[in-house]
Amino acid sequence: MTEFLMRITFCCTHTKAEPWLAAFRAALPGADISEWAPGAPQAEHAVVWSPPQQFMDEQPALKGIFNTGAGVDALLKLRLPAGATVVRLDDAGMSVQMAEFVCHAIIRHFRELDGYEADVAQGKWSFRKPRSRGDFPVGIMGLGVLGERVARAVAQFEFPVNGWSRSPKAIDGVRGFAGMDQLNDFLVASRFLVCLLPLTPGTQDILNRATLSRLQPGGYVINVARGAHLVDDDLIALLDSGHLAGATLDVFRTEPLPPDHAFWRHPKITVTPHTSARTLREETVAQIAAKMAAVARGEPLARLPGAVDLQKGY
Ligand code: NDP
Ligand code: OXD
Repeated sequence: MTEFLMRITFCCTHTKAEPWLAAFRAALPGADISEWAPGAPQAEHAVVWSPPQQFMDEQPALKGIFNTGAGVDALLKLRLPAGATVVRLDDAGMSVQMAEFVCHAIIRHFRELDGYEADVAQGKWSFRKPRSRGDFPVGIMGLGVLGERVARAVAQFEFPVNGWSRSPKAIDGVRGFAGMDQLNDFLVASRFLVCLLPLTPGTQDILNRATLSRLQPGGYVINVARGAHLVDDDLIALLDSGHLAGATLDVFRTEPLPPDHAFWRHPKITVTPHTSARTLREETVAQIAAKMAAVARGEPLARLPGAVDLQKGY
């Protein structure tokens, strides 16, 4: 068994620390890992989710900051220790969850399953005219770890799939669009729109009246990335005008979604509580521990899969 002489501090809000600490101790015998509290000793690495600014201020010696999620938007709002590398989760069991969630939302709308459910509840044996999947092209915004897996899964159901990313991609069965120059072409070619972008200054509010209006009539929006990608009132206006047929929203500007928010009661909106792809403890600990072990063997932190480019913000 390899012994690692490293000190790790754990600061994940809304998480019971003990099972995580036990899993890390088992994965990295000899490492000194404990839950952070104000005044805790300096550590080399941190395992975090939504830590307070005080945590960063009191840990100036951190080299690696390992996020227990894929999105680092909240973390990058903090002042980080100079020279620390942020490493986000690189799949760790999330992409399959995201693929099943998005496919479910697409199929539920395409096959009119809500309509059947309502009919059945009234004892009605009803049929709807079969729809052609060629009329329901799916646009995926973001073709990273999660977006690519989702795009491939949707293509398996023989929907036409468009993908939009910052840099051009070649993915079998996916028509690629890249950069702001091709955003309009991507949108007009799509009826379903799935957002799997990181939240950065360049992507905030990207789902707005102008962009959503470009979707094909009867468009359907699935936001599984971050609430601040979407301009809430613009979505509601386009649903109410009939241009958009519906939306599945998993993420919100304020979470939990406030009780008086219009999304809860809108008949064309399905709300889920930020649950499309959950952090899985076993996979997450295995991935982070393996990365810490690689660093202990001399691998540069900045070369780890999931190392965040602070300039790009993801
Ligand atoms: P990645 O970093 O692997 O992928 C990001 C993708 O977005 C890349 O294809 C990137 O393009 C593209 N992108 C970034 N900025 C732009 C831009 N300005 N214009 C066009 N494309 C852009 O991230 P993941 O796939 O791992 O995760 C995506 C997001 O999903 C996370 O940031 C998080 O917010 C969200 N998420 C939500 C969860 C939930 O439960 N709801 C769970 C997990 C994640 P390029 O490839 O060219 O760099
Ligand atoms: C994540 C999330 O970014 O769960 O991992 O939203």
